[in-house]
Amino acid sequence: MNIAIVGTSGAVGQELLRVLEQRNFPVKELHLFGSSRSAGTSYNFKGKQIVVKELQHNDDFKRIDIAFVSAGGSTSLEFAETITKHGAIMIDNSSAFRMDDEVPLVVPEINGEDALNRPKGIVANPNCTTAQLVIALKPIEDITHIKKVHVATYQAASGAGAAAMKELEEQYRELVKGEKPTVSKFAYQLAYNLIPQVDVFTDNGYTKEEMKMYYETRKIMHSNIEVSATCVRVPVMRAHSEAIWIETERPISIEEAREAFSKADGVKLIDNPNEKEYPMPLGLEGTDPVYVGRIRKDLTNENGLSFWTVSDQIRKGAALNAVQIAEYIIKNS
Ligand code: 2RA
Repeated sequence: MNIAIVGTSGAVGQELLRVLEQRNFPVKELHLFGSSRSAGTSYNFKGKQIVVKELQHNDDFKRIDIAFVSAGGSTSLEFAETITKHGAIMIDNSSAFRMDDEVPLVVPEINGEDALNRPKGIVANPNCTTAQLVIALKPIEDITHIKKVHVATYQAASGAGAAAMKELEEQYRELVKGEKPTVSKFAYQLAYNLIPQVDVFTDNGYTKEEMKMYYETRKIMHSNIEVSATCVRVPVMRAHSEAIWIETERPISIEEAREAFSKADGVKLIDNPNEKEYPMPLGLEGTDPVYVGRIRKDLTNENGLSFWTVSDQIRKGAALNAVQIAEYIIKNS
């Protein structure tokens, strides 16, 4: 396959290079694209240095089979036609097309088949918090319909990009030295803090990030499920955590839930409270699963269940899911 990555220099672009190599994706030619600023830089792929070309409206995508795009929504909107006009499949990590009726929004473990019907030649990758949520919801939904979800997210700095991760580290260094911390990537200092805002606020008091979890979850699961989210930025480098409360059609026992999670695609159970075993971001970065623990009955609802998840925001939250979409398409076309 002739593959393209658009947005190579970003955190997700860099992870795409790693995931493609680690999973031995069938790459015949790899073409890297980026902004005028990143054009000319080179990155290693399978022992070869590949130079980034500036993304332009030309026929560079004529021989491309699959293009992974992670360069922001405005770039996706501007270049979708240029990328797809010769037949390349565009797997887009931005939010630009996620709610477009003619663009499937896909997490392969849940609705991979949707990726096979792509009228615009585009498949959308969900928001990282949504991908993590639906991977955990799916095994329970297979037992009994989930009617409502409440979720609080604890989102790593990586969600705002590589520069935000650097700024978080820099803030701690500056604070230790007694200096005023650099604050540019978030509204406030993140070190020693929590910021209960990810993305801008909408008219209903929820942020766009929280509304993405509502709408994207319904589209991926083909469900009338209702999701109320509170998305919080926390001083963690690159794994998101989510505290989840669900209400199901019928009561579900802890044992049933544990059994379902233990067998679920993309899930790894870490749930042994007596041994203080539960998922934590530290040490899980760079791994693929959505880790699930702290499973317990919701004390407030006999049809309720509560649990905790952790997952690497750049892998399953973005690069890994995108590559898995491509693998699904290749395998099933
Ligand atoms: C964030 N989910 O964490 C958003 C975008 N990656 O900032």
